[in-house]
Amino acid sequence: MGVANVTPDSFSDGGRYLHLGAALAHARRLIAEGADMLDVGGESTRPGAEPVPEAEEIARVVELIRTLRAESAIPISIDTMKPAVARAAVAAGATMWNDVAALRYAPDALDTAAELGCDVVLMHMQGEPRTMQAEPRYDDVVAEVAEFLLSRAAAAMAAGVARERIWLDPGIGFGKHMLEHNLPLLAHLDRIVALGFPVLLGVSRKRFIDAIDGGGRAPGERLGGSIAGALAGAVAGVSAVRVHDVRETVQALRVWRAIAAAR
Ligand code: HH2
Repeated sequence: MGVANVTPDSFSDGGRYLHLGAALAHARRLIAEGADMLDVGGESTRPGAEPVPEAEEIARVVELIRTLRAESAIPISIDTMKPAVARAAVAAGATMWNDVAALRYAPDALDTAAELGCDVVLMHMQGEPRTMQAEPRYDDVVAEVAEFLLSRAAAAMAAGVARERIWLDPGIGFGKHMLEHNLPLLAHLDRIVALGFPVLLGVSRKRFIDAIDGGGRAPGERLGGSIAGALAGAVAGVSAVRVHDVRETVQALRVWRAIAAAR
């Protein structure tokens, strides 16, 4: 899954693709580089990010999705917490709702997901984007994330979302201490996969990579760590990885798969 943000303040590619033309060119490049799906986002979820008004978020993403849909059959996901944005995105051609709030942000989120009938990614986050890194706490991070994801899947199904539409995501970096929480989750991804739903994993360019790498590396300088994370996901059996560097990740996954097939 290639990341196609249309936000002025995303931590890794903020502002560069705000203009529709630039966002389109970037998305087209991700497709050409081998992305199997795109994740379009109009609101940054980076720690401390300010919320974006609904109408502005819709304006940012709809035109991009509509244009991409007209020229490509690639599955398009909309990265939003807001039901109205998901609704507008699906009307424009999106096929998946990627919700970092796991359908908890608005009272009508569960019903909207059921009504839209699209795929839904339920991601774990402790707290909300603005404050999530303040003081995350867990007794057993893997067990608590797994339990949360199962309970959100149950809530989605109770609201009418079909089981086969549901994806889970442990939410690396979302309300998690850099090493104390993210590393156990990455080490035990097989336990999230074992919950029985397809799993999406987002590791690309995240800050914990820099923490392991000694510090001082900007997001664009975290490619090696991002690929290591994607491979850890592949080994554990995740179904998709959300990445900024599609070409390099596709190559890594192809080589890993070829080696695994020769075993
Ligand atoms: N990570 C980010 C955003 N959305 N969605 C899912 N399902 N899983 C993730 O790990 C995830 C996500 C953060 O990355 P990015 O989009 O590059 O930053 P920003 O949110 O600032 O746009």
